[in-house]
This record gives sequence, C-alpha cells and structure tokens, in this order.
Amino acid sequence: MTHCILIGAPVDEGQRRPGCLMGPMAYRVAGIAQTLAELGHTVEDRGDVAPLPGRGEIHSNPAIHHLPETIAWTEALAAAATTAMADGMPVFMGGDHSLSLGTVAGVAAHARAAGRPQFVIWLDAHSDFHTFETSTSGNLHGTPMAYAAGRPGFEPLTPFPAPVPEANICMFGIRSVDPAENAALMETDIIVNDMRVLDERGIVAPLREFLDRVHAENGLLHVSLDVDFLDPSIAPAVGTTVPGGATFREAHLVMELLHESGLVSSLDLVELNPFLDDRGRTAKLMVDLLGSLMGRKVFDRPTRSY
Ligand code: B3U
Ligand code: MN
Ligand code: MN
Repeated sequence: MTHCILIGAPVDEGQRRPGCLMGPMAYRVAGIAQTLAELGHTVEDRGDVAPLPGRGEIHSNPAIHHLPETIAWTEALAAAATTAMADGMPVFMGGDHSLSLGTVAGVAAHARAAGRPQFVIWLDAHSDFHTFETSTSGNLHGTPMAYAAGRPGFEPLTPFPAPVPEANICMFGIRSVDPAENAALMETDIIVNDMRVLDERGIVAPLREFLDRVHAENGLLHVSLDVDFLDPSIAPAVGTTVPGGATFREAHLVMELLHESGLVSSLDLVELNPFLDDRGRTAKLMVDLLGSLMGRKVFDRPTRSY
C-alpha cells in the first residue's frame, strides 16, 4: 500500500499548443483517484500548484519564450516535490514536460538529503536534452532532461540542486532527437533506448538491466511518462505526435515491470492535451497505465522478486 499524493501542474507555457493546462482536471475526470483507491492505496489530492508571479528575464536566445513563467513553475514545483517526497509518492499531473524542470529538481534534492542516489526513467519520443542556449524551437518542454543531468546553459534558472549522474538516467521510446541534442547525448553516459534498440532487443531486457542497478544501489526512481512515448494511434491527445511509438501492450508491460520492481518513488504524467483528445481516450489510457504501475494485475501470477 502506497500513500499517493496527486499534485496538479497545469503548465502550458513550455510549448505552443494551448491545452495542457487542462491535463490535471482531465486526469481527475478520468478517475485517477478512484483507480488508485481501488488498488488499495491511500490517495491525497493536493490540488493544483500555483506559481508565484514570473520574474522578467529576457534570454540571449531569442527563440526562448515564457521564461519568467517557466522559472516560476520550476521553483514552485520543486518545492512541492520535495515536500511531497517526505510524505508519500507524488504523482504530478501535467501539464507540458517543462514541469519536470521542477519536479526532478525537487525529488533529487530529497534524494540527496536522504543520502540515496536518484535514478530517472524517461519514457518519451523525445530526448528533451536541449539547454536554454541550444533550443531552436524555444519550447522549454524540450529541456528538462538536460537540466536534471546538470548540463550548463540554464541561466537564469538556479543550478540544478543535485544533478542526476548520467549513468542513472535511462530513456525509452526515443525517436525524435535534434542535432544539438544528439551531439550532447553522445558525450554522456545516459542510456538511450531509442526505438531501434526496442525493436531489436524488446523492452524487457533493457528495462530489467536498469532496474537491477537501481535496486543494487538502493536508489530512488523517478519515472517521467510523456504521452508521446505511446503511439499516436492509441494516444492522440498530444501536441507533438511522432509515429512509431510504444504499443498498448508494450506500455502496460513497462508499467507492470516497474510495479514489480517496487522501486518507483515519484512519477510525472506529462503532455496530455485534453483539447486534442478523442472522447477522453488518452486521459483514460494514461490512468489505466498508472493502474498497472500501481499494481493492477490481469492474473495473479507469482512475481519476480527483487
Ligand atoms: N526537440 C524539439 C521537439 C520536442 C521536444 N519535446 C517535444 N517536442 N514534445 C524541441 O522543440 O526542442
Ligand atoms: Mn517530453
Ligand atoms: Mn515528447
């Protein structure tokens, strides 16, 4: 039984298609709290985070937009994340992926204070490895992974409090990487399981390898689930659809393995844009995946022990 803490992060400023700000409400309407309660967990909905007014920074990269708002969200969400980690397992209901600038900062600060290593699983079509300096779109949802890894180029944001060691970061589902991100990733030890790797090896072997390491090092594990990890044919409610994503069955399998590991300590659900949804099916699928992550089983088979 887990104490699940729902935290709404109605962030829309990290991209250009309005609608992600409705995400937290869509998850509530889709029954996120009931799903968790039916699995035997306790649920506390802390409502939506409200950022302080943004500061008036202008960036030397003219493409960057909504920087003051993003800084305000980052600070507010980092504080909410650190507080929630002391009380249970936070589930951040986005909001676009720029919210992870704050949530990962907050959970990593908690991990450092607890003396435990932080690990991150990034389930996404994109590597989100731009800095404020390299982004050509100026959409800051393309930057949180680089911030968490401690890359320079995030001024005037405060430096990431406790950078996640590169080898503790594992990406799955990657199929859209900009040249600057590719060049930067090549210099790191980040594990990039792009679709080529998943097609060749399947999703189970690389995921188990990583989970075994988290377990061996007694780590805390943050999972960031971007809707576009999923194939757009099953999850249309997202601004940046990229063909060739994870199938329904692959995604549920990932969630089941994550549950079985017992290692997940915090979770982001990001990039849901309910305005683009088809009768709520993407919101419902995301809630369904959370159900699998939190222990829903089709059949009560003996589980692999860690
Ligand atoms: N890498 C591109 C595209 C992108 C990143 N994340 C999303 N799209 N969702 C960029 O704009 O930085
Ligand atoms: Mn993303
Ligand atoms: Mn993405």
